[in-house]
Amino acid sequence: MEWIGLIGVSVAALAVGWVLARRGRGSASAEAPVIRVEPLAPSIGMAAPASGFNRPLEKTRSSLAAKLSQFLRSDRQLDQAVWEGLEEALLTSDVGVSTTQRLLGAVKGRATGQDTTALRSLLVDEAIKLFPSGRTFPIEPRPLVISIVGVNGAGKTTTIGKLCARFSREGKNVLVGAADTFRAAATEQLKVWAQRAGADFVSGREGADPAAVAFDSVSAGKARGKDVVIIDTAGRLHTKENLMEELKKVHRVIKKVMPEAPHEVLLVLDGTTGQNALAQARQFSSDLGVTGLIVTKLDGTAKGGAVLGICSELAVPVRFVGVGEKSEDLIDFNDRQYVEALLEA
Ligand SMILES: Nc1nc2c(ncn2[C@@H]2O[C@H](COP(=O)(O)OP(=O)(O)OP(=O)(O)O)[C@@H](O)[C@H]2O)c(=O)[nH]1
Ligand SMILES: [Mg+2]
Repeated sequence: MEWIGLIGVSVAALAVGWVLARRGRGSASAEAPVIRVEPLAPSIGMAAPASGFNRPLEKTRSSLAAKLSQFLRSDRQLDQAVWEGLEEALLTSDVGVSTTQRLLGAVKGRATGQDTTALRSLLVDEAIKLFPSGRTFPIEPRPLVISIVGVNGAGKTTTIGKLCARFSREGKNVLVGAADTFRAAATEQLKVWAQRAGADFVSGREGADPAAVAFDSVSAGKARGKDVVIIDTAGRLHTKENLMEELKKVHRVIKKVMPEAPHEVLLVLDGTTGQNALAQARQFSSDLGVTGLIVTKLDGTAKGGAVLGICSELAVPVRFVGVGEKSEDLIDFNDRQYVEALLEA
């Protein structure tokens, strides 16, 4: 995984360099969102814990907060150096060039006087506005079919295990479909999670057509009166066209059982990959109509700012956040809690 980290660092460094090079030449125009997500049905009731995002964002917070505090102090006058400092701080937390400029542009428009401490609340206020509305998770119909997609090792199977546990705790009947037929070990890994949560499990033999397993899973979910059917898929590079076609086929075949399914296509992104996750999200979104994001491994990264960049650029809501490897390490995303944890001292 080291190369991913290296690429991430390089992307952040390039972003910082790019902005520094542009200084004095005016700001970049904001890019148009790739997709829009319509408001969904009422929340399924998975409240974020009171502790919010302080713990999962600890690494991002400790690096960003130190940088922000250098500039947002009562003895600091608001000048060009402050704006440049804020810009660099946001970029090195992987917020991304375009979102950083959009955010600071909005804050500049509202900043009055010379008080830099007032900028913090403006930053929080404007950052929250960058998140798309209509974030709540659907509870209908029955079964609610969720397709989980993403690149290799992003945390798809682990997240499905966490979701199963979560739904089961709420008294929901869950069925899991192992449409990652690429490796027998993948099916076994999912089976263990499903058993732990008391969920039904549908699988095919190794090398079977993933679409056939998905078809069987949704059919079984319907026949058995399940509340939720979750389909695990094999990890794939977003740049591999044939693999993306395979996922499209999985979704087409699911529609033969339930025409409006999958109701949620959740893209799992490894939070430690920072801005690289944005490129993945763009491709998966345009190919598969992603309805929501799950950002994993936020517990181990200083690049937590990428969530803000991805949401504002794609206008796709984050549904859940993975903050560890255990079944309880999944929390609902809450934009205000996230932004406050990210930007407040
Ligand atoms: N720290 C941490 N580790 C996580 C989190 N989510 C997943 N992992 C770990 O990431 C690794 C990969 O997780 P998987 O769930 O197997 O990933 P996947 O996307 O299903 O991988 P493929 O099926 O190979 O594409 C495992 O070691 C997980 O324990 C998280 O939120 N935090
Ligand atoms: Mg997997």
